[in-house]
Amino acid sequence: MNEKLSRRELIAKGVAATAGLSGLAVAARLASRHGLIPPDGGGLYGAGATATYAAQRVLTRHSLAREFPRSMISKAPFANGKPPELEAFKKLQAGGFAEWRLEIDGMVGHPGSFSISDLKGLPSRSQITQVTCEEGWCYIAEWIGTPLSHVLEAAGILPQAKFVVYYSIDKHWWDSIDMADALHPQTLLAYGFDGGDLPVGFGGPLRMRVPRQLGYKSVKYITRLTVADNLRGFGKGLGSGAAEAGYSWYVGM
Ligand SMILES: Nc1nc2c(c(=O)[nH]1)N[C@H]1C(S)=C(S)[C@@H](COP(=O)(O)O)O[C@H]1N2
Ligand SMILES: [Mo]
Repeated sequence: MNEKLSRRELIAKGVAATAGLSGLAVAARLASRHGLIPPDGGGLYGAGATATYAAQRVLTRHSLAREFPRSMISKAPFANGKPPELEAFKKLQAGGFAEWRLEIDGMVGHPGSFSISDLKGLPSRSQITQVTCEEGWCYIAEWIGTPLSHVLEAAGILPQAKFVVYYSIDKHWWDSIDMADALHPQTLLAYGFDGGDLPVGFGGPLRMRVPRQLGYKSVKYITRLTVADNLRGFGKGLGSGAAEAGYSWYVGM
């Protein structure tokens, strides 16, 4: 059986059972409309990942990641990896990141770019959340930034939008999230950390912060957002550099 059909059937059967509907086709349409089917990945995401995603989207779409009191901020947070070795990055850093740009394109009415100070001019949010690495370590920090939803709104996101793809300056790190996470109030384009500017070690000057998923979705050194209605044209179609390396696209916590 075709993998995509079996994935759709799996969710459709679940929806049909829950909603008391008869007819897989109707249920499959409903599952699609309510965002219960993860991106296809050319049939590479199997039944397990599909069921996990659907269950999370039914149960926790609006839930908040845990926020901690100030007293629990880690004294010695761990910055994983090194800043980009790129000349372009070093030049921007030497200029205090005044020339840093976040480009936004794809399914938006007004493609364009934002400087860090443009972003600081949008409404901001501060939250104390945990970064959890799949390798088994974590830290708690205060993150300050503009909710991604404000940037999407400013760029005039179109109604067909289903995913936001984001890239680090070195293009090697890139990932994507669905609209439930992109519009979620805790999903930030973060430029601040523990009361100051976001240090380079932690992804400064600008990082995606997705506290409802594992650390690797929080890509550092963000320079570009692309809004899309599917992920087929991006890389190998899995929607994420991490997924291309064998990790899950969806890693909700
Ligand atoms: N550009 C970029 N983003 C990245 C990474 C990276 O190496 N480069 N590592 C990821 C991983 S695996 C984790 S767990 C977190 C770690 O965040 P930290 O460096 O603030 O500890 O960043 C994620 N974002
Ligand atoms: Mo990680």
